[in-house]
Amino acid sequence: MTDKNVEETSEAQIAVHWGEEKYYYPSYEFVAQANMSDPKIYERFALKNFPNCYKEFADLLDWDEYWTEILDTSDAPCWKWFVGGRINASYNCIDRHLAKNKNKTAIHFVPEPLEEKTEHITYQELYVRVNEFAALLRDFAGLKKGDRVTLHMPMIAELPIAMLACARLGVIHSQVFGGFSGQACADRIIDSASRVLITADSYYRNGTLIDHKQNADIACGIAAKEGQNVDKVLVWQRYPGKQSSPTPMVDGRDFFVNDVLKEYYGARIDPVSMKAEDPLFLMYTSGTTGKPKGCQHSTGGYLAYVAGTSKYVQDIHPEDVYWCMADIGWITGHSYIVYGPLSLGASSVVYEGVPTFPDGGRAWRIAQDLDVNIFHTAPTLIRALRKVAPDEPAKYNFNFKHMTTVGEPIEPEVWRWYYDVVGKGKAAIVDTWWQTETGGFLCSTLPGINPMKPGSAGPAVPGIHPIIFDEEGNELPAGSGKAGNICIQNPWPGSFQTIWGNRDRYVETYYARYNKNPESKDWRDWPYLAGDAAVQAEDGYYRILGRIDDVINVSGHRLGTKEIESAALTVMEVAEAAVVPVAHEIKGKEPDLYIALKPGYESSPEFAEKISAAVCEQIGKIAKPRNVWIVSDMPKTRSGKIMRRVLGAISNSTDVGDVMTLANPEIVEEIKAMVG
Ligand code: 6R9
Repeated sequence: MTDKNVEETSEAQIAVHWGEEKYYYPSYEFVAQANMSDPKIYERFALKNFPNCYKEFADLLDWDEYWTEILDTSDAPCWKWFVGGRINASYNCIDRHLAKNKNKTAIHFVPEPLEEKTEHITYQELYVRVNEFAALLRDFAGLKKGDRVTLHMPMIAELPIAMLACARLGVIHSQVFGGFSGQACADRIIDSASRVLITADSYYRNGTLIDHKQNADIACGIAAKEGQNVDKVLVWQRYPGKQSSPTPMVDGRDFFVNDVLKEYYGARIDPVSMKAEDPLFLMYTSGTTGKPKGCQHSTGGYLAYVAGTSKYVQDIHPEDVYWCMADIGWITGHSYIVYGPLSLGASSVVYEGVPTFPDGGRAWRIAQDLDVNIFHTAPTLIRALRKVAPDEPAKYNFNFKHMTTVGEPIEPEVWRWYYDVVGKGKAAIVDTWWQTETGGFLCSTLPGINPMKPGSAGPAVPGIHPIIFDEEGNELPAGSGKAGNICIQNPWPGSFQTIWGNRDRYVETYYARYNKNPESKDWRDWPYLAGDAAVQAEDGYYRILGRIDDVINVSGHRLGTKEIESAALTVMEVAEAAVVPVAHEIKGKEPDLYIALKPGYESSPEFAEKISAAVCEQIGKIAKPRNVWIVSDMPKTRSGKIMRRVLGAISNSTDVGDVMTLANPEIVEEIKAMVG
């Protein structure tokens, strides 16, 4: 049946073979308490009401001056939202909650070592600490509105404190994921022209106190060679008053924050009133190819969008305890650990370490002890927990009302484990599809309105109007059974404004593909190209097949990677799967399949055969893997995404390139030796 489908697909389209999954409905209890259970929201946010519908999100915030024009398109495709408005993000995340909720926990900081106590930082305490640090940034580091500052911080409470202090001053923060190298930090210092670096001496990861300060020295050294001098390095101490890194301080350049802070005891800084379109932060995309892109996010539009989506998609109420396990060094952490939840006055958990330290029950003990009721993580972690500790969740008394998955398509098998075992069959799940560039969610169910469908991100969120084009620019409608390039027809307030210092690359990468008139000032002429392949089912739900660049073209039939991987995951013993194209002289490309088994299973030719058969049965012989390589682990980025590029290079015996930024570079040699 499936091969017939393939024959009907032209080379401009991507074949789809998935069966439809059944719906899961949210419980009555969930719907009854949901922030949004009225389907009329879709009508209010229909394209005919664009862009005025977004007033609803803007009104969740406190504005210093109300905006006069909702959307200015005069510099298309660099959109300006809420023009004329003035606002401060730090004020909206802290000050405005004080009158009623100063005693409430804003941040629960959970240190990795078991013997250290959780720190519960109230909104009042957050206010004090942010103000004092803002005073230091302004008066000691000399930072002012519009300056960029690079942060290279681990997952400690001082990271959101530093971000909010920058936001208070209108200083543009650029947080580099703490696990990145000094080199990666240097690249971002140079690109953003930062002359101040905020870092920490050390942090815990997997039971080890890591010397982080050394990265600052490497970063400043490289940056100086490229002509970007860092004149102050502000070092937070993991244990205030004690130096926990053997790397010495550089005289005149490096300062321990807690020493200098003493001078700013009691300081209060008025939040600087920012234009809505002034940049709030830069977030560099991981950039698996080419130079990393500094996505520039706005103040007013971004904050309105993350507040709105946190309220309606994450269903955050002020009384909720919300735990997003992402690192704040990724966009997920910015939008849905810091700015979204705090703007709504919720309590947000920041956990320092590894979710499986010291054992697979750690996450569930944290959830139990803090009575977390909203949980947010990524398929890579769900797969890992399903692989190493599948029976742990049942041992703890935690109760989630709501769970999120983000970052990659989730295989239906893995989704069901998340739903049954972690959610205990009760929690509503949202599968949120979006990007660093987009600031907030693009597709997801609204948990109090739509049923869930495993493996599908759901419909677009209110206000987002996707369209799927094939390579030739023809629209592939809902229910066509064909996949193509998913685009968003309209701008939205959470979108990045440009690539820092490189407008041409912004236009070229995201807008040029389907734009017919580069002079046009009409947003309708500028569909945003997300770079993902997707298919829309009859019911309007979108299923993401992976990055367009990863699509595998077998004999002129284009296959999405996720589909093949999902088929492999239906084999019970399989924990993770990744497929890559290998050159083939007749077919053009052929899929090569990499598999990691669950613990306790040994690699054998029978398993390989069984997995190959599952792919052929569910997708068709066209997708039959050249080989099934059973490996001990997949090469992964630090955010847990499988690096198909590296596997592809191994399969094709080409250069794997730089693998030092991987979470597990050692695995590359092992797989190379096997594939040989
Ligand atoms: C938020 C984030 C963006 C890319 C995106 C897509 C993939 C993210 C997904 C998903 C399927 C989901 N992606 N969420 N694919 N279903 N729910 O992850 O940002 O790190 O920039 O990655 O991740 O391919 O284009 P970012």
